[in-house]
Amino acid sequence: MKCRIDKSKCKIFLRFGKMPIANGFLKKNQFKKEYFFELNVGFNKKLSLFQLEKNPSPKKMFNENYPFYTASSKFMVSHFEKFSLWVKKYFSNNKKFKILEIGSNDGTFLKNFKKNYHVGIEPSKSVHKDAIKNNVNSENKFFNYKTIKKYIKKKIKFDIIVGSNVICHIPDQNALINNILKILRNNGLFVFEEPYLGSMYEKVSYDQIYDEHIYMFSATSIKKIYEKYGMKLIDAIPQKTHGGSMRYIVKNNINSKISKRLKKILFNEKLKNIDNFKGCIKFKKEVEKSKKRLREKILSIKSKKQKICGYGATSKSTTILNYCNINFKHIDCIFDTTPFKIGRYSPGTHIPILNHKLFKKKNYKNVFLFAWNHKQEIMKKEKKLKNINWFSHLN
Ligand code: DWN
Repeated sequence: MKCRIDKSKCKIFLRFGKMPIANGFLKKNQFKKEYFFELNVGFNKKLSLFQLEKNPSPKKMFNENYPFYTASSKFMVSHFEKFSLWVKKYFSNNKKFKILEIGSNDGTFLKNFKKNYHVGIEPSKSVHKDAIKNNVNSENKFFNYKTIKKYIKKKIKFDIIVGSNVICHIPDQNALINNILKILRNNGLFVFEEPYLGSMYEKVSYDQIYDEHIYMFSATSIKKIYEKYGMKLIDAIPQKTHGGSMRYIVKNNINSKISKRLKKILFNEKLKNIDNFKGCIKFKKEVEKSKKRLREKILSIKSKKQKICGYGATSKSTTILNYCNINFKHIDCIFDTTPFKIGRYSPGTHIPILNHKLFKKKNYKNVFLFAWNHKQEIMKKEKKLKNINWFSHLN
């Protein structure tokens, strides 16, 4: 297998088997035609890059049926408001800065920049429609050369380009960076937040690996990739979102200074083998142990003739359920707040998705918390319910 970025060798070390589209929640009459692909993970030593071998075509994943809305979590809405303040502080000497967001979803982040020249590029029509309702200048397109041509023609350069939980979704990173360089001013910033490889290793949260997450970045990999393009990773700021993410700050000037915090993070990645193949092998072993533990837990509950439901029909749950062979025979239903998912079935494992409003009434005593990354928010919501065995693959 080849590295997706520089075509050097990339070694497969983890195979999850056949996987459906992680966000492909389906109706009963779609079961027979369900699409599957082999989910294999590899590592490239040269760029310290953690990547999928193959991915379904982006159009199969990001379209009018894409069901993930950033605003489905209050915590995330507040996170993006704070992130917007961080950007405004950085540009306090240039209040008229121009901002573009790649994968702007329902406009949760960009709606904080209505006074600025702002552009959101969002390929999924479902969420783009909500961005328009939010009065955000959203274009329903993929971020590619065709889309940015009009900005190049008008000689518009952005002061900052942002992406949250989207850069790792883009298969061709070389094309992405080349396009960014065409519309980012010199000394401008490319800032993006993604689930962090180090956090995934620490928690063994292997459910972060699915079709949309083609890469799992670390500071070391980002540093190496962007230096090839004359850009400099100047800072990295750990985030609590999505179970542990990293905000990368890349400056369009190779001679920029790097922060003390970044130096520490890079050192830590060496120390913990996040930058090399040893880390991959350790992770693989932990993943296999986790699968065994989870199956034992589920089968033990079922052997007592008890019922189990799920909470939060996340994309992540698709990896856990399919990899661990857990399906509608083990889990009766998954409760969720997303209108599109309700009434449909989980990808590959065909567990019914029910309206979260029914959760209290149904009185389940064993609840698999698939949305473990929103634990605090969910526990606050459900605090009145007592004697529930909340569990996940992480504990
Ligand atoms: O990068 C990505 C991130 C940002 O979001 C995408 N690749 C897809 C998606 O991943 P996910 O589906 O794993 O994200 P979440 O945020 O963990 O999904 C939460 C799910 O749980 C949603 O379906 C909404 C639901 N939910 C709920 O039912 N009750 C969420 C909360 C907070 C709740 O209280």
